[in-house]
Amino acid sequence: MRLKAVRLDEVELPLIEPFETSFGIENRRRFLLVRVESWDGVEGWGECAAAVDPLYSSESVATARWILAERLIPLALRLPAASPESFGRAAERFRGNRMAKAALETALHDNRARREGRSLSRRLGGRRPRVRVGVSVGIQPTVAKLVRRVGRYLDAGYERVKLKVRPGWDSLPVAAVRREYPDLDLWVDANQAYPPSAAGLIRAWAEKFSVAQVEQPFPERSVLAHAALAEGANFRVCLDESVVDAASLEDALLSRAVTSLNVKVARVGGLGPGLSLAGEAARADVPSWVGGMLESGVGRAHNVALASTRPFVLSADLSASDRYYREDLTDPPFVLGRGSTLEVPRGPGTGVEVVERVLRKYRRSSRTFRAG
Ligand code: OSB
Ligand code: MG
Repeated sequence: MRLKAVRLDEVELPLIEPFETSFGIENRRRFLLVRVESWDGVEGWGECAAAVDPLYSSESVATARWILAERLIPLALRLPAASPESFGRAAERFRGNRMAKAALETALHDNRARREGRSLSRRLGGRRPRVRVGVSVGIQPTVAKLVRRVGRYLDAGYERVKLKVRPGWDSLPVAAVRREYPDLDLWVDANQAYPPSAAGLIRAWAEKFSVAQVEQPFPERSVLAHAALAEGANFRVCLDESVVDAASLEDALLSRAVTSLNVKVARVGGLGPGLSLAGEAARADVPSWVGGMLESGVGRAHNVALASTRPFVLSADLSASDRYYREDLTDPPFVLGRGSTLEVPRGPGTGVEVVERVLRKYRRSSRTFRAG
């Protein structure tokens, strides 16, 4: 079915607490939301995870707004049959800009599943009623604060913790958390902060403190450095930023640089690409898991649907709504259930509804594009 209109909103949601990584600190998230409407009046929502500054990857709110408004939305409005697949193929000629593409691709998935009256999870082939999740914990002002923070998440029911690390915030905080919680499933994520020459040091503290997984220690293009770290390691080497498409995944698999794959809907350009990358990894016996970008309920719902499908076997970086936002954009909120899980919504589409009152409260701008 053709699209009737696409709305592009810019939203700013305050985070409950600042989130600090090796690349910077975020106190609030400013992001774009895409609302598609097909000719039968059915809607579909997608979120663009790009931040104000291009710190995690080269995309930003401004670049995403430009390519969405000037290229991708007009392209989607011209499609005679607008599906996530037809959009994805048509958008291929524009290089990169995957977070912007993912916003529209996911909105089209939501729209199609709603029109069919099916849950997005089922539409993607998902079978799990609940998905296992963990919590990603930012860099804290002190080690003592970090240990208390981790303790509160464990009290809340999270059974897996990922610590953000960087040079100068690694062996000491990791040692302290391990000492306090000897059985914790503990992961770390460096967001490319180390030079390849740091491999020996990373290996030493990761093995000493039984870190289960080290995520993206080296720069995006340093595939062979990740392979060298993975060789003989007793922890998994996870790639996030390095894997953006089928070719980068193939290089990583062939060079054995990846023993765990973080699949972010935003980073890879949507749910379709995410599913196929995870399938490819599974064929090479590499486990996948769904990563997050502090999404609001809109993006989180897409991530949960993806995590409900077969190739996603490790716990996802998807926490309950109240880990991120006091007031989320969608209803019902995601709440942490037994065994460190989130329930997969069963209603049509993502199974969550955008609350217009909350959206209007946090919206900074809105622009509607109509089919010609
Ligand atoms: O590298 O996984 C990352 C958030 C922003 C940018 C990059 C990353 C993250 C997270 C957050 O770790 C995970 C979440 O959404 O809970
Ligand atoms: Mg990461």
